[in-house]
Amino acid sequence: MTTIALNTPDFVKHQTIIDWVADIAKLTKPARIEWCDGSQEEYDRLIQLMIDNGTMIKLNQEKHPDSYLAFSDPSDVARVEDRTFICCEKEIDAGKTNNWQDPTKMRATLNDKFDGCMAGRTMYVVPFSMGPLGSHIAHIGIEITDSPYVVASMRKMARMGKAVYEILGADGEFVPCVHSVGKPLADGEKDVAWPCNDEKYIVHYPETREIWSYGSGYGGNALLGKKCLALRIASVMGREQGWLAEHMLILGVTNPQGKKHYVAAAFPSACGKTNFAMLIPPAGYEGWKVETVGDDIAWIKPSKDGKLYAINPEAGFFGVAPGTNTKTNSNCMASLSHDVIYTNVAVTEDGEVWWEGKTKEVPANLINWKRQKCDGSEKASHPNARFTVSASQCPSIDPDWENPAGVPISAFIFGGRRADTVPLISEATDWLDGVYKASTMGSETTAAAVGQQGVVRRDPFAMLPFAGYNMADYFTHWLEMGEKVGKIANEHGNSLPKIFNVNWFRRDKDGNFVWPGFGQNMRVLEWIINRCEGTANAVETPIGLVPTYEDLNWTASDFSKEDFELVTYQDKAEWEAEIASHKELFDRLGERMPQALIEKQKVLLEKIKAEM
Ligand code: SAT
Ligand code: MN
Repeated sequence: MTTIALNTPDFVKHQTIIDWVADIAKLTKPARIEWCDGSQEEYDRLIQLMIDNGTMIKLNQEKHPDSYLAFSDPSDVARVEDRTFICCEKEIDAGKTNNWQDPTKMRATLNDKFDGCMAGRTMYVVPFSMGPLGSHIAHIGIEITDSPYVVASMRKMARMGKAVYEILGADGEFVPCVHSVGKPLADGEKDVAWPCNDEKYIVHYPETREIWSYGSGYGGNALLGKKCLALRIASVMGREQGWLAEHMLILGVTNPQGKKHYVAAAFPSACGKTNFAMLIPPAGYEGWKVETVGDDIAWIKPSKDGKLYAINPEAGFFGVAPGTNTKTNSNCMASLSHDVIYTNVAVTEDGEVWWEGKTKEVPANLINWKRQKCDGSEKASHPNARFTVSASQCPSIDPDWENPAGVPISAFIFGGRRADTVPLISEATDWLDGVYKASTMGSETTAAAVGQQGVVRRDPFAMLPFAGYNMADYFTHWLEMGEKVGKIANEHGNSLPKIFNVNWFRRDKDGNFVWPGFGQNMRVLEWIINRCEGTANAVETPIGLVPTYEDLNWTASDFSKEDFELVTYQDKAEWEAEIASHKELFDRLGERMPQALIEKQKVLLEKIKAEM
């Protein structure tokens, strides 16, 4: 067997990385190795390669300058939660909500799978920083991949390039990430447009902080800096080191008096995080400003005076295209004006992208995401079709979005997609109540993950698919952070962020959404900010503090008191069923469930029984 040349470039001086790359090459047996430098020339070359291979097409360059559209294999369109594994030594440390496998066994399985899996392909070595380069909150990863689509996407989604090696120096710390589409090519075999494998493995070793991904080229399965590193591995690091890695957007709100607050909000995938992060205040909110720090992930660390500072570890948006238009999210549409990689949207004859909800009219002669002529019988774009774009292109990007120190958080917001039960907005009475609300969150499933859609499942903190360790321990970590940071905050005259629960998705008897959402969410956001400022009213109910109709600002709105009743009423029977479902979750999570939350549940149920 011939060993292939490593061709290590001058800019890599880190022997552990060089040895590791050599080991992976020995195992996966690629045809060649390419050390990526993150340059424009490299990006352009890989894009051209993918156009030549049929992975993507060049879009109409007048309408979409420097933008491209990739079509995935129809079987490789979303995260695969049942193929996602947490492999720590003890099963209990992964907990009931994660797929656990013995790390030794998994290593043997993966050794088999990865043996020769890159044959005939180029192995790319991709250096990236999650978080501003050199920030004390940032972490570095190296992703080895045989997918040029991953390399091009990583350049938008993370700080990718050779500057990362300067920060690493000769022995800096990094998270090793190995990715293969799992489709080796025999000598002379012609490649397919979107190589992948029916068998998929998305594997995390939290103890050694390694990520191995096999068989998928798509999104969170393959761009390993995102869910795998920035959430699953980072959540483990955060627990050990006293910080939080969360599935949250971060936005800044400035009121007409110039006072600014930052909030972080957790919603499950495909529940409107990108839209909320880029909210444009509606008519009647002149003088208000909303700015975007991040749309998906927040790393949050306490300061010495007990404030919580957040950074967005990502550098781009990997957002859901369907439903996005100039009315629902014009900041996002403006971000997409150039340099975008689209995946699985539809395209017109003259090379313009289209997706459901982009315009009212469906353009004639569309090619759908399966590269077939549209005949109207199926959706033109996949419901989880995505755009990949640099955050710097967003008109509402916050001036401090790359501040290595992060931004101070005033409030946490948790929200699921619920047709009933959960009111538009409620405020937790204290940190424990907030942690209870977040840990019992439920949401209807979406197209962001493979599986049945529209069924309510418990999604604690919107982290169900992303916590890299036992969910009950994760609750404990939140409670302990509250205690520790709260104490320090008190000593310095500061306080912990307030915690809120929202639901934009309540429906009426006919199944129609009652709350208009999007820009109108500003009314709820204003109340939240004013609660933080201590200037807004709330009334106490069994499930938390809520505003009355009069407590919200309805300037230039025709949303009536009756409409408000429909999005805010609390129904005793629904809430009794809800608490029963919370109890089921707590029971399932097992013996490590924090007692404080179990007690909280009992008190809550009694309150509902007595007062609702
Ligand atoms: O595919 S991703 O995990 O990146 C998108 C999502 O589910 O939020
Ligand atoms: Mn997400």
